Amino acid sequence: MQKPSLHLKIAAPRGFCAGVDRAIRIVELALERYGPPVYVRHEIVHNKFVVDRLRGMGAVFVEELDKVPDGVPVVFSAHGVPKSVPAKAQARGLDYLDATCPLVSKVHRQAERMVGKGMQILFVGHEGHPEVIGTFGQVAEGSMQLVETEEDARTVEVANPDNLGFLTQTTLSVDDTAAIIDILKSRFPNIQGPRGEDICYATSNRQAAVKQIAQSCDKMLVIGAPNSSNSRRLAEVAERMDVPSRLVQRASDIDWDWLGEPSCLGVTAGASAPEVLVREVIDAIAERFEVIEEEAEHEPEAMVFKLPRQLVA
Ligand code: 0CM
Ligand code: SF4
Repeated sequence: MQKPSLHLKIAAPRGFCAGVDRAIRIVELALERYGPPVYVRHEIVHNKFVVDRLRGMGAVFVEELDKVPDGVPVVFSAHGVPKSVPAKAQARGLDYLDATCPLVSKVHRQAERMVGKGMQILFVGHEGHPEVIGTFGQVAEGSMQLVETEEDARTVEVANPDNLGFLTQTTLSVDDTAAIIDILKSRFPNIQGPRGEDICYATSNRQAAVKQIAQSCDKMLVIGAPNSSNSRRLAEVAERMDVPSRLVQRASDIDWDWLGEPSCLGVTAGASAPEVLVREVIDAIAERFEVIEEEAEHEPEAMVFKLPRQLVA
């Protein structure tokens, strides 16, 4: 029987960003340097495939530092940690390596600076996300308030509108965040903050890449984990353009009934999803369809972050 034909548009850029590359490399190098086990606090990046591979090499993943035995090295995940975490590690004499993405650390420093000037901070982000917990943990309790939605931005109360700042999570929706910041700026004209927001280059580039292909696609598959904020935002971007979209971790997650027989399917991957899973998904699609593959053109992303000094010395 002849397979139905399918135009497959593959977004670019997609997949691993510089912060994810660096975080994974830190665990690999720590395993080489110290030998297993190397403990990792929280999933190093939000991807089961990445975590399982490192676990196979001797990494042990835990959610809290008190699960790390004395005398073994521990790595903090790419999403960042509250200040209390390295402080506790130091107090216990643990060897720790910080894999926090430098773009998240930059927001941490901005938060400290603002609070140092006595400012109150409105932080745009998603409650409960580890990056948000980590950033709140940089400053004294009560100096930062969470703004999740436009409604929050319209109703948040501040002590002094003339000594107010805003910061954002790095992996938010570019469009939603712009709308929230517009509201904050119109309510509090003297609010201070980054030039645009703190959304990172990888998040905004991947969202733009989805927009570019979604206009000509009937459906979209996003490879990424359900707890990956940046990956979920990619599916949302396509949905907002009326392109039904699903987040899948790998090929076995594809709901073929839902997919049906689109004439054009878009595929992309979140910043924590390895390219090997993109290939796996494309291969699974090619078993059922006569695929015409087309990869979007894009400028290569040149961002590279330095490794911690302990690992390169
Ligand atoms: O923050 P998010 O949930 O998108 O994390 P991730 O591990 O999926 O992606 C990389 C990062 C960061 C910070
Ligand atoms: Fe860093 Fe952005 Fe990648 Fe997160 S998604 S690790 S903030 S570059």
